[in-house]
Amino acid sequence: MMRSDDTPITPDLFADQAPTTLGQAERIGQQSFVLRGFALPWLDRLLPELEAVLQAAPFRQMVTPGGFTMSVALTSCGALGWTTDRSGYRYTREDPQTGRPWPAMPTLFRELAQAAAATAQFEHFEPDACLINRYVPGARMSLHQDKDERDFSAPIVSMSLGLPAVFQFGGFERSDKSLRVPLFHGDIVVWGGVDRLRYHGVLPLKPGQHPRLGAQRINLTFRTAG
Ligand code: MD3
Ligand code: FE
Repeated sequence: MMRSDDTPITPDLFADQAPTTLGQAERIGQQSFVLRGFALPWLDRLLPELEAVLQAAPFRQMVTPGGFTMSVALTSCGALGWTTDRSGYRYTREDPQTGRPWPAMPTLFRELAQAAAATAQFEHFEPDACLINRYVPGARMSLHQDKDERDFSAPIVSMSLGLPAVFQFGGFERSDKSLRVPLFHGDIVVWGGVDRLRYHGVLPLKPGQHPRLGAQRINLTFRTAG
């Protein structure tokens, strides 16, 4: 929703927040921002690095502690990578599929994540984990909180690639009303501070073909996990 002067209208859910933009950033919560197209100028250099990471640690569908296979396929790079299986959710130094350390986080990934964090006023972001999610049509992520990281004072930076998706940005209880935010190829979302433990999710991916990525959406999330 926009006013005629192009100022985004703050939904009631976030009625207590102050300005709705910060430079180029759209504010979706007190300390959460969408940076439209922020990654686009980096992608020619970034996509080959992503290919190499995926060669070393291919996507796999993991099982939740409750015994459900996730529709989203996952992998990681960086010192720590995230895993779920019947015994729980955790960060590990090794890829459980190979027993080898996760592939290193490419310097360019780290630099992009830091540039995005700084744009959203989170200085000195030092990510040690990059989770990589792949959505094919129909894949979704139900409402959850990201709370497996040791220290919630660091923000999380997320980058969307390929097909568009609708992101759900909720409150602090699963039943709270959530805001729907469309995310497109090259968009970055940064959230932290008071918004760090908000519930969030992704609606089922609609079928389509992206000129660069094909019939999928890839999301990278940069975190300080350890
Ligand atoms: C959380 N990924 O990997 S990231 C996840 O698009 C995950 O693949 C989703 O949730 C994905 O854990 C969403 C983007 C995001 C954006 C804003 C948030 C997550 C957020 C605000 C508050 C909490
Ligand atoms: Fe999450």
